[in-house]
Amino acid sequence: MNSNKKFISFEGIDGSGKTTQINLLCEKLIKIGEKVSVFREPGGTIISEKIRRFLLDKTNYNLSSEAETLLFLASRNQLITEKLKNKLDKGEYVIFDRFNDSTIAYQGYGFGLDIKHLKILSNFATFGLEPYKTFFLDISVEESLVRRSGNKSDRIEQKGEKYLNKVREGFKIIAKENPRRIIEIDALNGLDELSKFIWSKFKEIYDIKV
Ligand code: T5A
Repeated sequence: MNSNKKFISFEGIDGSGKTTQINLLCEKLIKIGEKVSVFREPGGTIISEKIRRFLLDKTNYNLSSEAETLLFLASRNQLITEKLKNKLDKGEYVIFDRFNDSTIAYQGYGFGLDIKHLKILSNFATFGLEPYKTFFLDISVEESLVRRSGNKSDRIEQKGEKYLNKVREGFKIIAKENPRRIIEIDALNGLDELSKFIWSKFKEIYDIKV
């Protein structure tokens, strides 16, 4: 792979506004003539979307934490192999809606699986690849519940408030440990304000003058 410089991820607990902000960022990039691809995790390829359906299916209630982790990593590996390498080689921007930080936060801090082992496994699954920059959208668990109140919960989302609080704390620890890569944002602000902030950071990172 040539470089990960145009590889960006968005992270945060459920309902933190990742998808919304990724779409707004893409609109701005396309407007200035840039090529950008977005992939959600788990998902993004035919095989990875099959794994996604399995992972989010509430009837798989007795899936073990370890099996769950390996399936998230399998989905990620397939996505990198099929799509990411190719897009980066072409010099396009690639935005991931979640990456390894989610596994460390949800399966590590959330479930209590060993973080050191998870990092080794994630490294194996992703060929050691990391996003160049990560936007971590931080909201409270209460706000997450309000924003998702009209939706049906999937298998992960139904794990409850206590679990999600551990996940949020996990993301905060990861952000502290990776200050050069991760930009932590208070995502309780309005859509437009957040979008403007993310765009200004993005322009700074990539020296975009518009
Ligand atoms: N998971 C994933 C793991 O456990 N381990 C892993 O390794 C990985 C990769 C994926 C689940 O899998 C887990 C995490 C997840 O639980 P998903 O459906 O893809 O499932 O879940 P999310 O990625 O969390 O997607 P969501 O749609 O729930 O959250 P988003 O994308 O962060 O939020 P978004 O943009 O869809 O917004 C949610 C709602 O809030 C509103 C939007 O309009 C929308 O209604 N909103 C705002 N409201 C007020 N102010 C703002 N600033 C707002 N921004 C958005």
